[in-house]
Amino acid sequence: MNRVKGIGPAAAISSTIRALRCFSMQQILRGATVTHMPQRKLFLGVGANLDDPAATLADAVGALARIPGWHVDQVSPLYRTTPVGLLDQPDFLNAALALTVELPDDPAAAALEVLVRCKALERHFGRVASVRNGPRRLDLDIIALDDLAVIQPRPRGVDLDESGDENAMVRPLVVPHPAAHERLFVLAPLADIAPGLHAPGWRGSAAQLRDARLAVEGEAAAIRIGEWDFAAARWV
Ligand code: PH2
Ligand code: MG
Ligand code: MG
Repeated sequence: MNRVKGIGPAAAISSTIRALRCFSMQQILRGATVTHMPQRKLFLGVGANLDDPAATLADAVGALARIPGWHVDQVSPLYRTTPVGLLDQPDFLNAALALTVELPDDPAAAALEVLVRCKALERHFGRVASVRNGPRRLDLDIIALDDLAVIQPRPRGVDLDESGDENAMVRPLVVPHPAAHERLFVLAPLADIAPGLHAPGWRGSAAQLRDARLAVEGEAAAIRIGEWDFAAARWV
């Protein structure tokens, strides 16, 4: 019944495969030339604690702004923060960024594209394999992406810092970041640029969560040390 009139089953199948191939090729071409991609609001947490963290973070802001279709809207103040997770390492510098980015419609594809871009930049800035929560030249974490909630397997080979972590492969990409709401080093800078942000699953706004963590971790855990100067493209 699915026979194409006038040809046998084998020819019908191969012509169907050809048609499907053709269809996906058209889709690829459309994807490559399309001008409409949804703009999404992206919040990134940035951190570093090796070499010259302030310079690395400022350069990373510039590199993010140069990705086609990506725009950096806000850059938080810079904080010096006490290490969380692995305590015996240098203090971190942390900040938060708000961006508008062109991404695929599909939430999982959008989140994975951000992840892949961020991991490529971490490598570009000289991040090498380390331990989970360990010292690093650059860490770019997706705090939230619009109002999306995504849990996706990580593409192989994207993460560097998990070489010693046998759970890495089964640790999926989770957006919003599953630990953001309980880390002052994320919440303090985030609340400066987006106090009312209420990502999916959070029990309050960024400012409310920041205040709650401040009461637990104390003022000394995140000290503001600079303001972003857009003209100079660094914290001063
Ligand atoms: N990142 C971690 C683990 N611990 N501590 C601070 N203060 N800042 C960070 O960015 C940080 C951390 C894992 O990414
Ligand atoms: Mg991190
Ligand atoms: Mg990270």
